Amino acid sequence: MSDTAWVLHQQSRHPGARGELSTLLTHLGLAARMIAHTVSRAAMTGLLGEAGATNVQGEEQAKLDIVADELFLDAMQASHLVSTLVSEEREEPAHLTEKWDRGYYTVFYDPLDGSSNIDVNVTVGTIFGIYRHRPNDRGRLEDLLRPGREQIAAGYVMYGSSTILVLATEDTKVQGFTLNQEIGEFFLTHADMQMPKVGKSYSVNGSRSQYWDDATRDLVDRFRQGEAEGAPRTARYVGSFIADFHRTLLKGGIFMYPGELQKPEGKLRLMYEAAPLAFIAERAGGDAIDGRISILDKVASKLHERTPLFIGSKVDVEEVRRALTRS
Ligand code: FDP
Repeated sequence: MSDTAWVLHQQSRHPGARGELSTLLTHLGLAARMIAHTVSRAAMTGLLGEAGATNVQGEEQAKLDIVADELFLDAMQASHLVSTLVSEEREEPAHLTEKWDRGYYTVFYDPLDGSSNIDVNVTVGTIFGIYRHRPNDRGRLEDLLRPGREQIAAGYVMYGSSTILVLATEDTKVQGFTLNQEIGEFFLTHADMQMPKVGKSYSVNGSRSQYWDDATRDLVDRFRQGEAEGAPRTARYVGSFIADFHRTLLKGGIFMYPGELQKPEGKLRLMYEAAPLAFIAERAGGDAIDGRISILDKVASKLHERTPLFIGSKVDVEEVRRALTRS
């Protein structure tokens, strides 16, 4: 079944549905195809390397960050259903229409996550989270800063050995679609994805342990030394969030990007990295916390807020909760 057929099938389960979310998801599929095509040809079209500018986080922008951001924005604009877009690459929200009723959406996205990996041909991805407007929303900052639990759909596209679109809505399980390059169509290859209850690997940048507090260091040691509940674990860290998360979704385990003594907020962004993948993790039977609080219950105080993140199998995340709420 293609992604479009799946979306239409879901729509048919809701007789009163007017098809807006279906249209939006179809345009997301279009953005995914366009970005996948651009990423796969980047070495030949001169799109590798830095663009010579920094984004709102003060990070170097890759040329592909900028192109992917524009392709995503174009696809959302073409849907005529997105009032506000918030991108990792743009300091301010982009307001696309002045329509605010229930049939319009706000979309948060990271156009190309893990972009420091592009030049070495390692997997990168696009992450998105979708919110439906509430009656009085007008795209003001306070309207945009909502808990991730209010997302009505979220997901990611992974540009790896194949391109995979992983998606869930508020009333579906997690579905994975693989892109058939020859005919340019996504097909459902991973139906109703479920994360194993406990994992065999843990994923963290251990070189940063010198910056962690004692509780975090002890926690990671428990995973490393096989003392955590469940099977002994091996280490796996790509350093590209989507790649590390996708493995965790399929095989179970835990991905951690903890806060640090000088940077308690951690590195990853709440609204367009942590929250969409927390939505996917929970709908697949996993969990995601910042050490204490569920990621989906957190309310940001600014658009580009960061959060510590522990995401993965239920048993593994519970181990983190026990260790870090004690401290
Ligand atoms: P990148 O810096 O390449 O953009 O969100 C940023 C991110 O990648 C994640 O994709 C990745 O998990 C993390 O940073 C890697 O950070 P470290 O290099 O500090 O491990």
